[in-house]
Amino acid sequence: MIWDPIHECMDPGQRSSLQLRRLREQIARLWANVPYYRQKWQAVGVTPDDVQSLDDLQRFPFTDKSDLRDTYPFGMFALPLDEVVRIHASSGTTGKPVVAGYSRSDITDVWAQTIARAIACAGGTSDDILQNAYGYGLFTGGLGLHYGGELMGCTVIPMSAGNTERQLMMMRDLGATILCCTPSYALTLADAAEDMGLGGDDIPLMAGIFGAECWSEGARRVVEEKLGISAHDIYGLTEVIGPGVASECEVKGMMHVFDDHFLPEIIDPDTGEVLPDGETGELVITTLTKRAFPVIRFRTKDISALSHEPCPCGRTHARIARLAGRTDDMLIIRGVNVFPSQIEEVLTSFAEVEPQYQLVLTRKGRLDQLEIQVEVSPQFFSDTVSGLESVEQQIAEKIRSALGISVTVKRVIDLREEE
Ligand code: DLL
Repeated sequence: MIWDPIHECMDPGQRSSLQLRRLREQIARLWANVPYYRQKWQAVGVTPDDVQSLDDLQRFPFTDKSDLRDTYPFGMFALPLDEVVRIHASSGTTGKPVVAGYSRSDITDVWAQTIARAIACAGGTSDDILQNAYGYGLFTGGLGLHYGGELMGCTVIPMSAGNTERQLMMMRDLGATILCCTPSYALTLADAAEDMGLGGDDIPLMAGIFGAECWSEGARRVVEEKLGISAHDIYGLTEVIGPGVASECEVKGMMHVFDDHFLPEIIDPDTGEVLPDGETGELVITTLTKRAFPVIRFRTKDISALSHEPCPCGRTHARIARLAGRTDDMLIIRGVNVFPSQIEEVLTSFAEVEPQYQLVLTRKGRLDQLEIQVEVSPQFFSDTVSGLESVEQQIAEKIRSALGISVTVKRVIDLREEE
């Protein structure tokens, strides 16, 4: 089923006209309502009147995380707070989160709609029982999938992440047919189901909607086999809206970008030059319809490529290639974005350890494991082993409460010898 055939299967020429109209309106709204954008554009001599074609967007400067940091928390909102009905947030580069605001129409007319499209891409209908194991809270995964699932008419089980045995019990007892979670958690659930002796006859799952982190075709094969499902990729980011910017239909390998709402470009990350279809570069997105917190040419730092080739499914949206990584050093650990700078911030609050550190990211079973190797400061060399062990635990605890991930902390004599 295609959720919104009028917009998803639109003639490409008609869609371009719609995009241009929406782009002009968006730029005019931001010019009028967000002084930060207006000043940025005035500085390079562009005004809303300069948008005569979609290509004219290239005359406008990029937006990136540093703009969000400079205007934290609400400086890039285009609506007053009394029209903002929801806030979400994700990690920023400096310890301050990226704060995203949503108007009522952003949630009902844009976000829930694009999520419903994504669920339909994975074969979902109103008959489905959707177990949502993305985290609920400031993270966009939980509530994002939730509202889209309800809009479609699915029976949504708001499980949130974690508690694997209980997830499997609910899945079996309530007969979940669609699972939404990070791909690494899907693999964990698949392994646990195997350990508990639960097979396809016990769990009626048909499809999975997995995203928020990079995953491989190999992971897809394993999870599809073990859970007996069709696994679909879903992409998105807090700055743009959350999940539902793009998603994978039954023709797997690329994701449809819902480009009547989110206009994609691929650029050379070094020069900023816009690249043609098929070339790999950094994905840049402009939100055409979002009202509370729109972004113009936001640099996602995600590496992909664009295609406008027709897709056999009938949708005419542009497609992006499966994400190939990021241009920066952000790590995604079990779906949580972690910048080395955040870890550094915690480490530097402990006098017992040196500010140099090494992050060792591995996979244990299906899950990312992060080990932080630290050197003990010389003045603490003579401390007891148990005293130093408790420092390791305190660091791990502080990282858990600041970043929401569990890590192990290991003391090493000299980091250079560990390489
Ligand atoms: O991860 C939104 C989301 C929730 C997407 C649930 C899909 C499902 P952030 O926490 O802001 O938002 O992280 C955004 O995660 O820039 C990518 O680097 C990465 N990412 C998201 N989806 C995918 C994916 C959510 N399908 C950052 N494949 C993005 C690879 C992904 N990386």
